[in-house]
Amino acid sequence: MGGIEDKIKDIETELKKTQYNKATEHHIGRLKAKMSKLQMDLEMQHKGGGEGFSIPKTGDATVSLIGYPNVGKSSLLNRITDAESEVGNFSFTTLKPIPGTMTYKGAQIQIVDLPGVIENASSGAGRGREILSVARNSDLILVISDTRTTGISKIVNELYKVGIVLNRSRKNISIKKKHSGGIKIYAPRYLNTDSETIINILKEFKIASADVYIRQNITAEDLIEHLRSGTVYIPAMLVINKIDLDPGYEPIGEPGISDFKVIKISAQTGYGIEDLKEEIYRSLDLIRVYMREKSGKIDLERPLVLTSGAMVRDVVRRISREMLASFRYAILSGPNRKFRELRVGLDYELLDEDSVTIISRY
Ligand SMILES: Nc1nc2c(ncn2[C@@H]2O[C@H](COP(=O)(O)OP(=O)(O)OP(=O)(O)O)[C@@H](O)[C@H]2O)c(=O)[nH]1
Ligand SMILES: [Mg+2]
Repeated sequence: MGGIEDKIKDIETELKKTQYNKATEHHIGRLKAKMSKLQMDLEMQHKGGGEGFSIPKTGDATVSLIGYPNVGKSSLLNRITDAESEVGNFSFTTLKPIPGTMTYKGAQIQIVDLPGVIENASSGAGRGREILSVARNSDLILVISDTRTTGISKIVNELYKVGIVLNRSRKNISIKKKHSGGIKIYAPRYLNTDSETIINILKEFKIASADVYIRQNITAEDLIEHLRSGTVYIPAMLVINKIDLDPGYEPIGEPGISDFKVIKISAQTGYGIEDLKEEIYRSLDLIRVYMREKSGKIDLERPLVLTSGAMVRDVVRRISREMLASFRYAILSGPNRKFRELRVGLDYELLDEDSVTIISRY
């Protein structure tokens, strides 16, 4: 087991020693690809080891709380959900994931409190890999810190190492493997990663022949992420807790998190909590859809909560399978519609606060 971890450490050391310049560019690209491959292998070894750690998804969306020990993750869970997670003034109070439900604007949002993570969590320290892996299933990650803690970007890096990429989206790359013919790259002119780097990275992933389509500017990292299976892209925010202890606190700009939205709160006094709830709701990009009976009666109490971009089809499917089979058309109306009423089919996109009447064949 130590074998892979040692190899990763060696590459990390070498990367730290190597200055980035034109001459070392390919070497660095290769090292990073190698490391990524090893991390994937490590991930495979650890599969199934998360006994008692996985949390079934419930509600309309899932949000994970990730951070160093003792910053107030459990206090926050207790503040915004119906759950009760143990709080203590020492590290490692929480020993396993604790889920709770936050009800906001009609949406049921699952919040998962996680044990604190430490540096090197991704290589297993303090059951770190398992903890980090729980966050894979989230729709949003809240990186929690407090006014006394530094080194927040290290947590982002630990997540990266288990294949969780924050606040970036998947790049438009496709690779069609072939049996022979070498590597052919189809890429825009402005691409600033040269073909030798691309070929070297592919080689590390044992791809010798393929057509590679790159449809936007990418870095070597983007390609590596694409090749290492199981990379997930999740939006994230930085939450600074215990602001009551230091009301003027500003997080120092650390590379890797400088573009994160920062929300300052106090789980103890309640400061900033309503803003946080609103930001969580907004980042999840949810829409609420109300069902309206043919009589015109609208159920405003219990909206259906869907992800932005959802179609009429998704609503009908939620109601029942039979309804999908007997669907004729839907009537839409709502505050975000230009027309009073709209007659649409299954593949019509819904907007927040639409009311929907479904007309069936029988
Ligand atoms: N002053 C102040 N103290 C807080 C606040 N939130 C939490 N605390 C205290 O910080 C300590 C740690 O709180 P927890 O909620 O257990 O922290 P945690 O991040 O869940 O800790 P682990 O489970 O060990 O990772 C407790 O003593 C809390 O009372 C806050 O907003 N202000
Ligand atoms: Mg805790």
